[in-house]
Order: sequence, then C-alpha cells, then structure tokens
Amino acid sequence: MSKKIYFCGSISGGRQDVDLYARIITQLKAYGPVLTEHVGKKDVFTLEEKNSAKEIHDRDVAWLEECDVVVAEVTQPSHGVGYEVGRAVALKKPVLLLYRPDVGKRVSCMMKGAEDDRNVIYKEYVEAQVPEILKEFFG
Ligand code: 6IA
Repeated sequence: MSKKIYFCGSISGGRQDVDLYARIITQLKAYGPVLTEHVGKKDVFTLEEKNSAKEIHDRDVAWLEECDVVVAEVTQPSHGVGYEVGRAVALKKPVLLLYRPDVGKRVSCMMKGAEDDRNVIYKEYVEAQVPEILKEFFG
C-alpha cells in the first residue's frame, strides 16, 4: 500500500550528504510519494528562497502531521532533523532513523535512544543496505 513519506536530512546543518539523500529518496518513491523531495535537491536554497522561515516551518509541520511514515538520515547532525524527529515521535508516527557509523560522526543519544519496540526504529548502515532496510521497514 502506498504511504506518504516525510524524509528528513540536514540542510542548514551541512549539505555534504545531499547526493545520498537523493539516492535514498529515489528508493523511497517505490513505496509512496515523498513530501520533502527538495531535501535531496542541490538547489534547495534557490527552490525555497521565496518562502520565509515561518512558511517553511509551518508547511513542514503540516506535512509531518499528514504523512504516514518518517525516514530520517541522522548522520550529519541538524537542528531541523532533530526537531522533526521529536515532533514525529510525539505524533506517534512510525519513524526510521538511519545512521552511518563509518563516517566518524557521533550520533546524538536523542536519536539513537529514541528507538523503542513500537514506533521508532534505529539502524546503523552502509548505503548498500538501504534497499533491504526499506523493504523490511515498509514490510
Ligand atoms: O536545521 P536544518 O536546516 O539542517 O534542518 C533540515 C530539516 O528541516 C529538513 O529535514 C527539512 O525538512 C527542514 N528544513 C529546514 N530548512 C529547510 C528549508 N530551508 N527548506 C525546506 N525544508 C527545510 C531552505 C533554505 C532557506 C534559507 C530558504
């Protein structure tokens, strides 16, 4: 069944993983529409410059409420991603957290420790594992 997917990835926190985000988003589209496709676009700042911070925040929170699942790439630390994951947890949305230990960045305990046995799944991965992780998550 098609699910509305909210993908989270760092923007102001640093764009070094943008190409990876784009590749994950391409795979996510097999499972349903991705509401936040711009997160994987190199020109996100140009795409969004017409919107104020308030408009971006309110639109993104509305999409978080609307979505069926949240997938967050949390390797590159980002205030926005942490905020989105926190709101998604409070909304009791199914959340998949993806972290790449081989990059050498420390993961926040507020991401890793959010894992529970119900809504929040945390996976340490390398990119080649993304297809199987998504298959299992979307079941
Ligand atoms: O704190 P960050 O910027 O790294 O937060 C990134 C997360 O917050 C992403 O998952 C997005 O869903 C959301 N987000 C943060 N900033 C933007 C944004 N800014 N456009 C869309 N979503 C955003 C555009 C740049 C702006 C200066 C025009």
